[in-house]
Amino acid sequence: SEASAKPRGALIVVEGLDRSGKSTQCAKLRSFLESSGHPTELWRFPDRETSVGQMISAYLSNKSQLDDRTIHLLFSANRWEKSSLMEEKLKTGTTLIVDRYSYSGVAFSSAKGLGIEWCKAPEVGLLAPDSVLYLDISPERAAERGGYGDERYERVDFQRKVSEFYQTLRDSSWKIIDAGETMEEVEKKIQQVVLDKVKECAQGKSLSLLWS
Ligand code: 2DT
Ligand code: MG
Repeated sequence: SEASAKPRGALIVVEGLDRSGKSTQCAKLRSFLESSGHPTELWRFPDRETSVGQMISAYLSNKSQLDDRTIHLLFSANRWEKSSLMEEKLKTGTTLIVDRYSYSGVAFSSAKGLGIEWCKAPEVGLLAPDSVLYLDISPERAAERGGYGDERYERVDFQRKVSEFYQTLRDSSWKIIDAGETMEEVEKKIQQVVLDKVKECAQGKSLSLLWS
């Protein structure tokens, strides 16, 4: 069909601790790809707009209390509710830059003490990213950057645990970017990696699923 003959978009995930520069870099990457002629959308998880997302948002801002497993499954459901749209966008040629994904889901919940395999289970079968850009910064350095907000998880000791779990999740789709460099240096590195990946996807790299 005409739709399947169209080059597909790439699924690019950006991960890292709070204050690692994810949101800034995602926005810059989006304009770069658009101006290079690649249709691109910027997504983020949690997507706080959906009804599940509103429950997550209330939890993060301490307006509600939820058991650790319950909130874990809500974060996961929030990805599942966007998964068909995600697949459709990619297959019709849109590249998606996604600010946090399943790796945040597993790293943050594991840092609270839930088993890593238990945390991964509800993520199995979601689309796997073509590339994960990990913005690498120490929790101490991140905290120096103007400090954290007052949402849950925004504390140095907790962020240190999260960063340890991120390390155990690394695989060959990950590219570690030194987020301690200047904004421009980080931006340049990301552009290089992503352009290559967008080309690979347009040339037929197939989509795969987490966590297989
Ligand atoms: P932001 O600060 O990026 O809005 O994230 N989190 C996120 C989880 O615990 N599980 C998940 O699946 C995701 C996507 C990370 C809000 C916080 O939510 C955490 C920080
Ligand atoms: Mg935050």
